[in-house]
Amino acid sequence: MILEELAIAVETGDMKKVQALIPQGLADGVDPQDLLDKGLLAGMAALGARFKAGEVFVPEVLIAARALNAGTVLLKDKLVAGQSVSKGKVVIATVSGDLHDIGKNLVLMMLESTGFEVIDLGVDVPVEAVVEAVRENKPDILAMSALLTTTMAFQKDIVEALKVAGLRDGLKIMIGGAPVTQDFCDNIGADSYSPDAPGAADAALALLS
Ligand code: B1M
Repeated sequence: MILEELAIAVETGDMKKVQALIPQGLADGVDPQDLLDKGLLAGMAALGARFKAGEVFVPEVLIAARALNAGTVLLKDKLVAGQSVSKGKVVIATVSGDLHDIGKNLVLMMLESTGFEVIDLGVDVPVEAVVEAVRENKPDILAMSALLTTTMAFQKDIVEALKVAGLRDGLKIMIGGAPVTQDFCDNIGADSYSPDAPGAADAALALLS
């Protein structure tokens, strides 16, 4: 029941309701993962279908995204088990031209919960800014997210730019996002593709093992 209410609150962009339902769900003993998957993300999936069908537009989706993000903030401590020793450093970004950050933020949360130190460059990050962040921070892993078929190609540009800058050797590159596939990963010479956030955390561990 509360999961359905939560999904509807996201779908209708009711941030206050989301912020009330998450603590209520946690107090009632609902699994935090269910609050995320069957509540918050289910609401966004339902809205996404209506967005695709042309029934709702960007403003509605933005308001829903804000409500969803407010919910994930309240869940973060429950989903992220504190780790004291860093498993490695990750730089993460959504690529140039792409404003979608919900998936990236979930990957970030899962990486932190697995013990990685994560530097978040945000969304719409130009190729040169990613290269510069790798040069400055010397991460073990670069993680890139792209949600649009028109922006996923920037993941390839970044792999190439890192090679030109002499920064590719010793760096592991992970990619993901709805249109991204294992084939695409192989084609652009990235090291790992994962379809979801828990998979990304497992992949990061595997890359450094
Ligand atoms: Co946009 N959008 N959007 N949108 N949006 C999609 C992606 C779309 C599929 C909707 C549709 O038409 N069906 C479509 C893309 C079509 C395509 O290219 N194939 C689309 C479009 C077209 C657009 C605009 C162009 C619309 C317009 O303006 N006319 C525009 C582009 C803006 C831009 O980026 N320049 C646009 C805008 C927006 C909003 C700003 C309104 C908003 C984003 C708000 C925000 O993120 N803060 C938005 C949203 C919310 C969506 C949908 C509805 C939901 C995306 C989402 O957050 N899903 C989406 C439709 C849909 O997916 N049903 C849609 C939940 C999230 C948890 O999933 O991000 O896939 P996802 O992340 C998953 C995995 O992919 C994976 O793990 C995550 C968790 O398990 N993953 C990784 C992600 N990154 C990873 C990295 C990894 C590993 C795994 O390793 C590093």
